[in-house]
Amino acid sequence: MAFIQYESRETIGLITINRPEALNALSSTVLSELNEVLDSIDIKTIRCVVITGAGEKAFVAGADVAEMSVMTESEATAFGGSGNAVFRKIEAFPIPVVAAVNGYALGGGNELALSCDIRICSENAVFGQPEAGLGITPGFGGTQRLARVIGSVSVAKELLYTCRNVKAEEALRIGLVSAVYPQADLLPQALKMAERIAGNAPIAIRNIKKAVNEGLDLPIDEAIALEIGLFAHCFTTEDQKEGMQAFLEKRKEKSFKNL
Ligand code: CO8
Repeated sequence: MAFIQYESRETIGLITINRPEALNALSSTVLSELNEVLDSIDIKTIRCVVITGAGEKAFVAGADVAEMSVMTESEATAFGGSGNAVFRKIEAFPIPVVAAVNGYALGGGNELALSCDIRICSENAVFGQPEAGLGITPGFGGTQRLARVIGSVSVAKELLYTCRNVKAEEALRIGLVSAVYPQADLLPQALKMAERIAGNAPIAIRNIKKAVNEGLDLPIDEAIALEIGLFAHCFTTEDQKEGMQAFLEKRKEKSFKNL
């Protein structure tokens, strides 16, 4: 692949958007390669995915403005559709996806981060939705996910209307990211978090992701029923027996088999 690197490190999959000459901007080729790499991940072995950008300047500086500048309405519909399909795939991906935001996350870059389960960033990270200044709306889910992630429609609208950039510390304060690290520590910290996630029972983690994601769109009684079903399902797994047996035996080491 020309613009996406993929590396599996035991139970962790590391995706790097690798187009540093254009600050990792998302062209249609980048999006289709990202889609392809996601489809190739084997969730029998991989338990958590980390997405980052190549270089020290940008996570992703947005959708490719040069490519978009000459699009017709129907081409924009197709481009928006393909980007949204990939981002929705990340959001609904069976295993957790952590965004390690290592610099600019603008427009489609912020939207990519928003489609991940968890965001952490480097001190030089800059987030924003500059679309209105380019004469467009966000098109990869920003009008929907920003408010849902930060839990404030008002702050989301302020950022979307003003196109103001948000630095790392503010991103932490408004709940856009969970943690901020010096640039050199970001990827090790992201991998450490991914390993910690991967050390827990994988089927339980997948059920938790499903319960949180799908439950948020349901009335509370239906959401609780969804949780009960997914909780009960864990009792059909070997890993539930292993996890509880380890507790009863006061054993720290657990061997979750993803079964
Ligand atoms: N698209 C294409 N190329 C880009 C992009 C981009 N989003 N961002 C940076 N580049 C390129 C630059 O053109 C430049 O290329 P070259 O060296 O050939 O001139 C190279 O990357 C380096 O960039 P700069 O020289 O601009 O670097 P600076 O350090 O001066 O500035 C910035 C860094 C501030 C990040 C600046 O590059 C910038 O403002 N980039 C654009 C940010 C932006 O507006 N992003 C949002 C785009 S819109 C969007 O993402 C919509 C998503 C939904 C689309 C749905 C469609 C239906």
